[in-house]
Amino acid sequence: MISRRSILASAPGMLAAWPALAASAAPAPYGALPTGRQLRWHDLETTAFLHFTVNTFTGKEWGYGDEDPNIFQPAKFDADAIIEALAAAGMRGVILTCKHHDGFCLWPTKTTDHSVRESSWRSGQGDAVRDLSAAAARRKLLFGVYVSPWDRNNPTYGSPAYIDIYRRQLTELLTGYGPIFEVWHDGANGGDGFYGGARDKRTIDKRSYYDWPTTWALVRKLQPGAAIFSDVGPDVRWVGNERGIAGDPCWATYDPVGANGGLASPGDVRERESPTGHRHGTHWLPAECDVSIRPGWFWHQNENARVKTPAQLTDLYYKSAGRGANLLLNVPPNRDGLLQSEDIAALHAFGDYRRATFSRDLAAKAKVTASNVRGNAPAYAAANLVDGRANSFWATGDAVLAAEVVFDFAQPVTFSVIRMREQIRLGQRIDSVAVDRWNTGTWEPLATATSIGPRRLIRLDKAATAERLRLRVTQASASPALSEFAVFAEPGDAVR
Ligand code: FUL
Repeated sequence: MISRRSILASAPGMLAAWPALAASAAPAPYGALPTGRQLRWHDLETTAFLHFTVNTFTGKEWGYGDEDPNIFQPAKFDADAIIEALAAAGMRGVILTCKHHDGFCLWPTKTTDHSVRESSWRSGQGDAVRDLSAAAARRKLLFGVYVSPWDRNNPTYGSPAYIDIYRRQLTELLTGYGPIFEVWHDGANGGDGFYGGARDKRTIDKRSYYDWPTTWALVRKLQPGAAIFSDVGPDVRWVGNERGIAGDPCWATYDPVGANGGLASPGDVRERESPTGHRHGTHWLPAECDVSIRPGWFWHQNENARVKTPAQLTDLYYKSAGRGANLLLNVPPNRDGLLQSEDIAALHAFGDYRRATFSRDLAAKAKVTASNVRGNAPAYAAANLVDGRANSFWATGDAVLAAEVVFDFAQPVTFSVIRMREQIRLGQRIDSVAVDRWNTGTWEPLATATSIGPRRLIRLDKAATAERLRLRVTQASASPALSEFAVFAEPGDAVR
């Protein structure tokens, strides 16, 4: 009822249509619903990951935890330059590996000596977390933290004392560096390591050791706006692969199950179900697609020629953000403490492509008619699909689960991308849609899609021209409530 009232408040004109009120009250929300923090997270769409630590200098992907802190010497480290390149790619936020599995902290923590404070880099005064969070704020990117639960340096790892240290590290990060938009808990947990010189293997019980509910309550207390990511949420789920590809469909709803069928926890989840989520799952737990621009997560000299091309990044964008997930693209700084020129070039081209493609919605001026409009109320008119406003939407009567909308452009329009968004404040309601184009007197099938949720992009194999398009909601679990239908033309030089 609360969300019904807020929708009413955001639908001016509706209350004036008093006699029609009963028929045109907002649709009842369906199924699991996103929280405010999840809605803000959905809006980000693409964010960047920075994997940077001692590994950058040792050439490893997983540091053992026995590194000399002096090895961390990014002599030309320039946080503004790094952030600038990410902004050029259209990234709205950035998550830094403040501590990876090696336990080396990129900020001068009071919890361990394995940190920048013990490095001669900037005479022990360096703080990569401070510099990157400040640079991000200057460029209006949000800042997030990756803090590895597994710590191969800490002698206490495996005992309760370490959990206290881990929470103190989180507390330092969540209280000293401004607003945090996402807290990233990796699922890789336990194994061999340095552990203060013990050099042994430590196995932990993934389900009980970390007592995640207590840690997550701490995150909520210190940064209520931060979305918490792990294999199982509670706000954002891992997509189940590190290739950056969401399932098709990719439902925002999901009920995680442990790998062996029991309770799920970070590091213990039935990964094969993560890409698609669960239709009608009881939790709103959208997917995040983490992927590196290079083969490895950390910078390696011999991977400079293996940076993903702009065409590959664009393809990943359609297979992640285009399926309603968020893309978290890793771009690792090099030993200078800068992004490599090859990576920067790919980021710029990726950003240019998206700016060129999505800056003009070619359906914005279309005349729109629908087979059904809820209560015939203007608040739910089909024209809301093309008004560019996130909060307005087209809706049908409660019993109408299949409906169609015709977009008349008055003249031929050439495009190759279609974008749709559901009004997800009312849940994920639509199961499938089809789009047809009017071609010399008949409707011709053009494309189909399943899950829509916060965003669905359909990239056609080649550009299509049409004077009219028809959207058919072919199946829905509750009357559709769709915010957007937009069409775009890719730049002529776009490579696939
Ligand atoms: C994994 C880690 O083991 C990798 O090193 C990397 O940080 C990736 C994002 O998550 O679980």
